[in-house]
Amino acid sequence: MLEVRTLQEIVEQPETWAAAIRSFDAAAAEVAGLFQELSPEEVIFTGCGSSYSLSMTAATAFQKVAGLRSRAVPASEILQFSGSVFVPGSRPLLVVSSRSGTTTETLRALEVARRRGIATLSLTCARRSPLARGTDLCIISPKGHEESVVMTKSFSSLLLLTLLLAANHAGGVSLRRDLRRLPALGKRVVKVALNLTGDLGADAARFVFLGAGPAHGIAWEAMLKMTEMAQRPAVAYHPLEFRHGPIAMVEPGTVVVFFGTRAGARLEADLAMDLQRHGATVVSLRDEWQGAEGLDVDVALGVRLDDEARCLLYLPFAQTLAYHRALGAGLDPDRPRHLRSVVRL
Ligand code: F1P
Repeated sequence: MLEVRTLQEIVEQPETWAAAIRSFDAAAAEVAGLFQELSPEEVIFTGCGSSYSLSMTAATAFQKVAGLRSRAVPASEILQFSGSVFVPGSRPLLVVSSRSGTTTETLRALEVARRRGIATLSLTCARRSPLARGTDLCIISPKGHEESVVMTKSFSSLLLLTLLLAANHAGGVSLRRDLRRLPALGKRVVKVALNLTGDLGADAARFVFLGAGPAHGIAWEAMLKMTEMAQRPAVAYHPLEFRHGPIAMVEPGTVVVFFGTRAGARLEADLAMDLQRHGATVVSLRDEWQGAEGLDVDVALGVRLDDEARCLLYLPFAQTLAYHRALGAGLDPDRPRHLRSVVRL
């Protein structure tokens, strides 16, 4: 039946997160052992498509939380420009994310890393995949597998595994505790998101998704969801980068969604008000801090989480927005045209 799977997978996310937490806990000692044995100088997160988007948030969060140099690169860059990714003689850990564990570029990137003797950790929903079998250590999202082509609960549960990785490495209790609150908070947020996004941007000509720090990967994923599911023009930027040129595209018919950060709250609020003055419909997603005045849509989640943990709760908004816009355009969100659940070259 039309639309059923994607919607169900979006709604199921909180249970998927609880299962990911249990899976991580079971692997935590081994993960700590790998880090201890390797003592990596750097962590490189990689993947393709949505798995690359989540790598962006993962790298930003990991470096801040764990205090270890981290970055994200698409798996294809490792194939084509491995010399620009790996520094000869260095000791990185490559964290490879993939729902299927069979995407061609991802597996080839893994081969490149292994040939260079680089240690690897995989995060996947497919226990018996070549990726899971080919890395030094694998952590599974046990309920992340999807029937739809687009990634929703797989995305958020794999992202949660990366945040647990960061919290575990950092050793502090606060992020660990916050991440464990997410399954309960997620249930409420999914309902809020579904109600909010039904008609939002139904007539929009374009969507702009803005996120800084850990929210940048979320903005990138929102762009991906909107383009693949609903085939609507969408861009993603770091919020203040948007002033440096792309702001020229703003006019009535532009919907701008801010995935707000506490760290950038003041500057993001100023930008939001400017964009609304230029004719955009502005949607602000944030926590309990003081937001911009008089925005079209202002959602204060009131969950009192750090920027890193709160990112997960922004995803249902991005996903349901794309889902509703796909339905509105008469498209099947489960099966975007030209796309399969696994890209094989
Ligand atoms: C990731 C991916 C998805 C995309 C499509 C094709 O694959 O690129 O992001 O939406 O479904 O596959 P994976 O390596 O995570 O399985």
